[in-house]
Amino acid sequence: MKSDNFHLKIFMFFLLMAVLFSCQQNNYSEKEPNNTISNATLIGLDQSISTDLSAENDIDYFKISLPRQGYLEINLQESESEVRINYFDSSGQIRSWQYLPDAVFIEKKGIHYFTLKNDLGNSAGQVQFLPRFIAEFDPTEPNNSRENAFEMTLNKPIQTAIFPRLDQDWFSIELAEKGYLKTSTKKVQGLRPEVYYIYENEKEVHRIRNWKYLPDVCPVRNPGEYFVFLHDAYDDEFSKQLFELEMNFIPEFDQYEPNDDLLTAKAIVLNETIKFFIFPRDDHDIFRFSLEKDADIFLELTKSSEIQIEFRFQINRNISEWINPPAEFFVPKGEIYLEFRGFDDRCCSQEEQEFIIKKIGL
Ligand SMILES: [Ca+2]
Ligand SMILES: [Ca+2]
Ligand SMILES: [Ca+2]
Ligand SMILES: [Ca+2]
Repeated sequence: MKSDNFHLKIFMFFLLMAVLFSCQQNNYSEKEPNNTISNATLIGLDQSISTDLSAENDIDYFKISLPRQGYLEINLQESESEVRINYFDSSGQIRSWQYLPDAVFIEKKGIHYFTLKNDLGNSAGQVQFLPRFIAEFDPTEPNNSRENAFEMTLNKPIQTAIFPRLDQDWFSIELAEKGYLKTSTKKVQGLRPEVYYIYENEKEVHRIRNWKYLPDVCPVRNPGEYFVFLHDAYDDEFSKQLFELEMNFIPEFDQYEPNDDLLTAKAIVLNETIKFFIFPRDDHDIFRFSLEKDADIFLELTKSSEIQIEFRFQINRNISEWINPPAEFFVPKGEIYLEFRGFDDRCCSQEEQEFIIKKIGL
């Protein structure tokens, strides 16, 4: 009798140990209530966690200790409906709701928080997920803001990545003279990186070119520090695959630049061949001349070109349609502005263009 009891106790002891052991290994579970950050459930890496998201609008808070810079990745193992995740750090929310699986950049060691909820308040039922830590592999991180932009050197390609989803990458480059900054990538897979630029000197900071796919060339009208912001075009693609990013400088070759607006339009005279370059894409070249009497004017390109050039003219704030040269048009006396561009801003060339304007009948 005593012996049976003893064996039962031994059996119960091992059963209890087995249950405890399995809990520690892979059967972590949320501890309700965990609907606020202060009662978040503490979880560990590489352990499958189950949580109940049956109640409508249920939100579960979790906290996890992470060792260093890298990425926290949460994979969904079992769920019948979609689950969304939001991350917090000591400064509060760092990310808007994203669908699982998802990963987030971790800048440094410490306790990190996240919450899970049902998509659109629907019940997700019992959900099982796995938190993993991915060590940093992008040599340019952290560069999520202009303040910690990665410093580039001309003609020296670097390796970078757009990871995780919504990653933002800032790069900086010091340019000493006027010309053009070319930004290009190689070995990009499954992403569509696009950029814009910010120019900064002691007096001003401003955005100088809107979103462009790569390769792209940005005019450098003033020497100074340039910042290049790069991300995936729709912020929906991301990859752990590193790709190459390079910046090159092309010295100015268009003697009339800058001439992109009426204030910087360059004065020309009739019957003189004017040499210009429509480069880079979106370049507009504006010239001005004046007439003492009304006249009919003829404008032609005097050199064949690999790109289609069009122009328009402006008199007393009236702007014509875009016109394909050669063309004849009437001009009243006064000041006239001529504006050239590549067809529909869709083309550019480093090849020299030429035009001439003449009065008709003289
Ligand atoms: Ca990156
Ligand atoms: Ca980044
Ligand atoms: Ca030009
Ligand atoms: Ca120009």
